[in-house]
Order: sequence, then structure tokens, then C-alpha cells
Amino acid sequence: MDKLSKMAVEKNTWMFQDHNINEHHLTVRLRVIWIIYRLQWCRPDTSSPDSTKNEKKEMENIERIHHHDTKFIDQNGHLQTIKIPVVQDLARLKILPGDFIQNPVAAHPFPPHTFFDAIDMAKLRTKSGRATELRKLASICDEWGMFIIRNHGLDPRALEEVEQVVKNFFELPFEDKKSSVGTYTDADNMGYGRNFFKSQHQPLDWIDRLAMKAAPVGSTEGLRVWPNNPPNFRPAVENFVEIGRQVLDELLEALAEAISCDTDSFSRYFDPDTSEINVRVNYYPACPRPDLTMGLVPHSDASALTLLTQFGSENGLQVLKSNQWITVPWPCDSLLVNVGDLIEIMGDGRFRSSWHRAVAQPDTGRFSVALFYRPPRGAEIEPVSDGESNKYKNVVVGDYLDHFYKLSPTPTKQAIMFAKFN
Ligand SMILES: O=C(O)CCC(=O)C(=O)O
Ligand SMILES: [Fe+2]
Repeated sequence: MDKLSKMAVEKNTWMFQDHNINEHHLTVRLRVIWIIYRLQWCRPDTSSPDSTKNEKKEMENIERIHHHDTKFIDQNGHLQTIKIPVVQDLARLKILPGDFIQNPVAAHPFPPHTFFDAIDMAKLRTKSGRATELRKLASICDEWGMFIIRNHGLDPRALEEVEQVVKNFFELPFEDKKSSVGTYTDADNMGYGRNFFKSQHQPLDWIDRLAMKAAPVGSTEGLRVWPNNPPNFRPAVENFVEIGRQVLDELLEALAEAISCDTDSFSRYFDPDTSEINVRVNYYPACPRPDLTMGLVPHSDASALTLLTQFGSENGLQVLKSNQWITVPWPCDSLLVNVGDLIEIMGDGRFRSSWHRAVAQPDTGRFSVALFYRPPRGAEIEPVSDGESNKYKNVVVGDYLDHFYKLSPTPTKQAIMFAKFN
């Protein structure tokens, strides 16, 4: 039996243990044998007179699934390529392969919504309203590590255009998507394909994604990073990046003021010509069993701030809060800002980056578009100080990013330890 199939069988066996079913019971034994026979595919039970027909259909379906050639650096430092099924195809066929199942099964319910006040950027921009809004900002960040913004002034048509080009891109046939974006020869996690991938033993996320470097301008010239189809993809996303950057710059100042630091304490590391903005489009197609898999595994962002818009569904983002995963009550018509690890370092821990994840939905697809904003790689961050000894070290952005990506994904928030004094 090949490794993938063996992993799937182990995972399916796990499901039975998890549900406390007596493994010695005859029916369970039969079922395990049946799963072994079906190897890696986890699908609704097809033990019926039609099963041979279903098996045949299943084999035909499997042949219709495209694969991403996913590159990663193995433990010996060698560049490897592995084929991973395109989730959009799996969704169309309503199948969840065993290697998308979390082990142990991440039986995550969809926790109840809680109230999540939004930061009113219009008030933040007034002399009289700023102080109140700053207090709110500090308190929401403290509680959630992320916040919603409203009245931000971003042209709604610009956001609609982003939604349109993203949907148009993912509606293209697989081969057109591939040829629209081009291929990548390294493992820098850019382009159309899989999310960050580290090892063959890692459960796969229910996600197809498209990632580009949007700033500094010119960072991807010569590389076919931007889709050329739909033709207005790049201008629409670049426009979002530029107007999003203005809001992020304002928020960097507001966050510093919110903890009574100099206004430029965070913004001083940024430079319009050299700061980086990476764009990641996350697509979580409707999933036949969202309770068994994960859209995007738990992580913090390796940014200073991340600006996010979403469409398709509202219930995909969860944040760890008091050791419980909570669905973020984030309406589609507002934008969300995530505090990233670099702000945690800049603020000497006064702000904590959020530990968050995304789950797929049973009957609707969901998209999010994230702008990851950070200083240039060469910038050295010196955490703010209140006269006491600092909790975080001076860190060069590029060193932190190298460490973050070498370590990730991790089950808990570990990368940040790199920047902390013990
Ligand atoms: O899909 C989402 O809402 C979250 C995406 C995210 O966390 C990321 O791209 O880093
Ligand atoms: Fe994230």
C-alpha cells in the first residue's frame, strides 16, 4: 500500500477511536476492511447493490481531478515537488480525500458569534472623536488581536472590482488558470496553487490560493506572478493595495498612539518605495465535510498588519480567544485588520498577534483577500520601551521572516519566541 493510502487508512481508523466505537465489534471490523479496500477516499458510504457502479464512477471522477505541482524544501534542504489535488475539483465532485482529514480529527463545532465592536475610521479622523476611538482600538486589540473597520473611505466599487476579478479567475478552467499565472520554479509560496506546504505528513488544507508580491513595485517584474486573465485582475488588485496601504498607514499611527507611544513608533519602519505588501487570495470551496478538515490551519500572520476583505460567506474565520475557537463575527461589508507578529515585536508585546484559522463551509464557497503589510526585509525593529527592561529583542525583519517560514506551520504560536527574551 502506498504511503498516502496508508495515512488515509490510519486517519479513518482514528475516526472510529475518536467516536468510542468498540473496534472489536463485527460491523466496525467490516467497515475498516471496507475503508482499507477503498484506500484513500473518504466519501459517503456506498455499500449498496450499486457499489460496483459507484466504484467505477469514483475512479472516473478521480481521473478528472487536476493537481497542483507543489514545491517544498524537504528536511535535507532539497527542493521537492509533490502533486496535490485541486480543492475546487474535489468540491465539484463532493469528495474529501483522507489526507485532508485532520489527525486527530479536528471535531470543531461552529462556535457561537459574540459581539465585536468596529473601529469607526471616520471618528478616528476627527479631533473630537479620536481619543475615544483609540481607547476602543486598544481594548479590542487586547481582546481579539484583530479588529473590524468601518467608514474607512475605501471606494466600494474598488472592493467590488476585486471580488469580480477574483471570482472570474477561479471560474476559469484549470488549464487557463495555470497558463494565466505561469509556473514557479522555487518554493517561495507564490502563484496559483497550494497553501504553504512543508511535509508529506502534514494534513492538507481545504483551500486553493493565489499569492502575489504587490509591493515594492517591480518586485515581481520578469516573473509571471500576476494572472493575465481576467485582463483587469492586476489593476483591480493593485488599486486595492494602494488604497489599502493608506488605511494601514493611518492604523499604524493610531495603534502607536493607542498605547501612548510616539505616533511614528511603528510607521517609521515603513517606506513607500521599499515596504512589502504581499497579496493572498484564499478560496475555500464548499466542503462535503467541513467538520473533518481545515480551510487554513491555525497561524499568526508574519506581517505588521494584514488587511482583509471577504466574500461568499461570513462564517469562515475563527480566532483563539481564552483557549476557545470563536467564529469572528465579521460581516462581508466591512474590512478586518489582523495584528501580525511584527507589531507584537514593535510594541514590545503590548499588542499580541492573533492566532487564527479558517474553516470551510458546507454549502457555500468563501473567498478572502489579504494584504500583508510589512517593513522592508532589511529594517531592524527596535521594540518600544517604557523605561523598564524590554520583553522583546531587536529583530531584523528578514531574519524574522526566514525563521517564521522555516518553523511554520506549528500547532501553537511558536515563531514569536524568536523575538522574545526568555
Ligand atoms: O480567510 C480568512 O479569513 C483568513 C485568511 C488568513 O488568515 C490569511 O490569509 O493569513
Ligand atoms: Fe492569517
